[in-house]
Amino acid sequence: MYRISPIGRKSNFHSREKCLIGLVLVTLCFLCFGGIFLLPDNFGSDRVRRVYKHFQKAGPEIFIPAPPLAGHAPHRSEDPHFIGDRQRLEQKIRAELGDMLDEPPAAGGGESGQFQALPQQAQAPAPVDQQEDQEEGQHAAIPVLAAPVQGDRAAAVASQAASSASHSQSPAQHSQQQLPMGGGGNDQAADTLDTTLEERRQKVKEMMEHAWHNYKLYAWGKNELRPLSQRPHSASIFGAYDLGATIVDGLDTLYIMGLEKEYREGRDWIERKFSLDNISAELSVFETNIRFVGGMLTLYAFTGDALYKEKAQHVADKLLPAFQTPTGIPYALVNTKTGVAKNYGWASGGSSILSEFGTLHLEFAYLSDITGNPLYRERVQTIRQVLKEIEKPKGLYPNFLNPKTGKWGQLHMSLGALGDSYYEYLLKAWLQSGQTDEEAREMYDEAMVAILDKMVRTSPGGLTYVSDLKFDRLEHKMDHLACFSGGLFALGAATRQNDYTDKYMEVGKGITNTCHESYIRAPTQLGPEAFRFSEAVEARALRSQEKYYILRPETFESYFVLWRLTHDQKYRDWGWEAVLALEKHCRTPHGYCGLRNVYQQEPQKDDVQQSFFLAETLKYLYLLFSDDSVLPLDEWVFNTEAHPLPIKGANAYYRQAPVTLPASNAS
Ligand code: DMJ
Repeated sequence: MYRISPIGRKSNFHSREKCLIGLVLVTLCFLCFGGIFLLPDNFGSDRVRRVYKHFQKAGPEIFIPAPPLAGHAPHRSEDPHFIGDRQRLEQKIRAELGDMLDEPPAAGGGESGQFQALPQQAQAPAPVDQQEDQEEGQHAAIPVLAAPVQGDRAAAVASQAASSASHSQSPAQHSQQQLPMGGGGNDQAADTLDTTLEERRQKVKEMMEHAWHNYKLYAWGKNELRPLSQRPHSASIFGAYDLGATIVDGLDTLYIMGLEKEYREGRDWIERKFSLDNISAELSVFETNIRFVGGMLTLYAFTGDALYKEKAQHVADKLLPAFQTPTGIPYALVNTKTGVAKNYGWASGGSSILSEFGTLHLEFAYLSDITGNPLYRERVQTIRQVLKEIEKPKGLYPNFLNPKTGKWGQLHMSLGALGDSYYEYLLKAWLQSGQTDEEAREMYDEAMVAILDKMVRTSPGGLTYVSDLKFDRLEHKMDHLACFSGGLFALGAATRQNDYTDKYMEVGKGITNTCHESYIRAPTQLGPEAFRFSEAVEARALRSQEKYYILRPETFESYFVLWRLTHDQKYRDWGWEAVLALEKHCRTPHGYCGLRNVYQQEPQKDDVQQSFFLAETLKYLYLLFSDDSVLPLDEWVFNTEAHPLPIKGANAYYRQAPVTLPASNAS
């Protein structure tokens, strides 16, 4: 029999059943309360916190399943498990970034860290004679990138900045009136290979979005992305800590491309998360300087956002203990907590490495100028003095120097690995100073003339290359890393008329051509890590450990510099070939990978998206298809990680601060 309940429904319980249900509920309540009072006090102990920390430390990858066996499971993106994992990760990122991800783009406001226009020169039409040259397909005459006129031009630049300030505008806001944000120019002219410049630029921008979004999805806050296994990756150079290397390294590229939402995500992460305090990481002084200090400095120059200046100084300060050596030549590694510094065990009898301790000058000098603290410049000036005064065998710089004795290690010389960017920073320190640091230019010319004489050679097939030199023996091999030197020689030629100008330009073009050959002689159209020259082969890797390509930028860097200096269309065409090859072989559904062997038709991928792919490779390709007015070479100088720094006296974004501390008291 059914009774009617007060709300009109039939109740099918008798009173005895109701009593039973009540009893069960009371028992449950008792058990719950009893647990709180009677069980051991886990919440007060460390155990729960430790487990929680463990999960927290594991981060997003704890939700990501193990990598597939073959690394390329078919239709993986459709697997509902992966979709669920991705959604969880998205939620985690959302929780971290809050509503910011959904906010519409905001305009202006440099000091608050908001997005501004990319600093650019006013667009002027190309000189008539230059247009004619281009129309006829001829190479433009080598332009000399003149020194800033320290009197008038500096005054004009200063007054431009001052008038911007007096109208409550940052320099960047001022230039926003000249060009749209992140614009690469409006050149719609048909380029060769059936695409317009605008389409090419947009393609590179889309590549950047793909690289960034996948990093964000699978490795946010970690150093790099493993695109195949959709997990984070961290190289030892980052000291086994989550430093957001891809964020800091890639952020100025996002800015240049006008990817505002992504830029703001990165800026917000830096503000909230980036710190080297309270961690015990053993960092590479060189890598940390070029990627983190360099990246922050560029962002400061672009935006005037004090956050970046503080972070750049914060990172540089952590590196300073490495300079405490009898000579002032820093060690390679430093512990961020203890300040204990050391060199790599493999480096010639405890030596420091030329390309590492010789690639600090641009960042440290600029940091002194924007903070008013001369200490940083003092540190790199000490390195300069040691290198200036030391005897150089045959006028060349060996790759190893002992920081205790001040003596050279093994007499190996290279414009590739272990040497490369030291030479780059000699020329660029002079450029950065507004061509006033004559000591740097002299050291550059002396070194490059010795390299021309002792290390640059031409193959039987007519290819120019720069060999390594080991004691007295030439090793007819060139590293991919040395491909940057095409641009370096050309930049040296374009900035000073002297006895070597023509030779520099000829060698710069020759090396760039050789690096291009190393690419097109591989079926993938991507170049190997190192290539050799002999009677039998030219510009080809011979050993298996030389055949990989890890998304390196150096060849494209030279295409970019040579394009800017000659306006020879072939450099843009070569860059576009590279874009197509990257898309064909390196792109995966979840980011970009390097290749294990560029000579295979379908090479295996290496599962690492290097942070320099975002910082350098994509930036140089984007700029290759942009107007000259985007980061003009007479106003900006690129650090070795492609972070552009302003040129003193020529660039309103230099943002020099008054000196606040006497050098000797600085700390
Ligand atoms: C970058 O980190 C820098 O360009 C460095 O100078 C050497 N090479 C890598 C990329 O190949």
